[in-house]
Amino acid sequence: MNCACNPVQNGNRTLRVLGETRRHPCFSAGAGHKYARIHLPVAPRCNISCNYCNRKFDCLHESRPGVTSEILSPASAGEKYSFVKDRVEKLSVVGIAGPGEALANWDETRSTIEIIKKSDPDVIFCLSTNGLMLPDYAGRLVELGVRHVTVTVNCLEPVIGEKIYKYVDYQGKRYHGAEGAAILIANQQAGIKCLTAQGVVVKVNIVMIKGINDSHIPEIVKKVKEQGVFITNIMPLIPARGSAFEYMPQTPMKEVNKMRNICRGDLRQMYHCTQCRADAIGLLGEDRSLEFRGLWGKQEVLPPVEKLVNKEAI
Ligand code: CLF
Ligand code: SF4
Repeated sequence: MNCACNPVQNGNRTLRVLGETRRHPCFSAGAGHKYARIHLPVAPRCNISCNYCNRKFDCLHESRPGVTSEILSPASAGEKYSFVKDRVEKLSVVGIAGPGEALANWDETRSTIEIIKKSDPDVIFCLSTNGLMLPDYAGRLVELGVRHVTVTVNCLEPVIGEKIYKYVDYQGKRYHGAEGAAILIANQQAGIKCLTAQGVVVKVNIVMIKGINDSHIPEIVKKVKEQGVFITNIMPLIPARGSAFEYMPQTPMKEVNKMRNICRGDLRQMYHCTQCRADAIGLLGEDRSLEFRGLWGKQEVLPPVEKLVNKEAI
């Protein structure tokens, strides 16, 4: 699918965006110990089904399995942000990373960003997505002021994708197997190009699944480099209880780091990801989310994830 974005001249990143990247704890290794981020869990629904996902938990593209999050309305998310901002030093980034897919909850995602932008125009917005709806939303994300996006790309071939994705819901229809994977892959690639052409700094997360996509990872890294991606984050498969991959082996960090070392000749690699939760707060590796639970504003908390997501996807 082609996107209808307006590329900036030469796709140049502005000085402002580069300054933001230096203050982003995930995109810059040097910022990881200095700057904090807050994830606002406003996005419960998802539009695909990954075999490593159990939808009772957070999206594994940006978190570890077994950690459920509260779900917030945009208004509560805005209140929580203001409350936390006054109490956490150097809070530079607001991330929307689930617990489902940010772009499958567009109204909530957009409204949350708009509310926070009004109270703090200098905060950096960051969004994590499976990429299915990126060609439709890339332009709108840019208009909203989002300049840092993470897309999870686990493969470039539908024959590999059919082993990773159970189905893809797209334009009112459910696609299974290689057919669904082909749509997802095409949209991820088109969406990434659309973002980088508009000066957005893109990180690609890759879940390394032994025997399925591990030998294919260097090819993914090379491809996304061509598309202007800034950094890749190769992550281990951590089998989630109740998922189709429940009994697959967890990918050892030694092998993940070996793969990162192979790929770093092609593109900058992230070594400091802590696989945080969809409601994480603070410095990477020093999560303070429990400290702030239910402590702000009206304490309006929506029902748990499993009550809000498509039952078939659980
Ligand atoms: Fe959050 Fe992700 Fe933005 Fe960071 S996390 S949406 S890019 S602000 Fe960071 Fe956490 Fe790793 Fe993600 S350590 S799981 S890479
Ligand atoms: Fe994330 Fe959706 Fe995949 Fe689950 S199915 S890991 S929520 S993209």
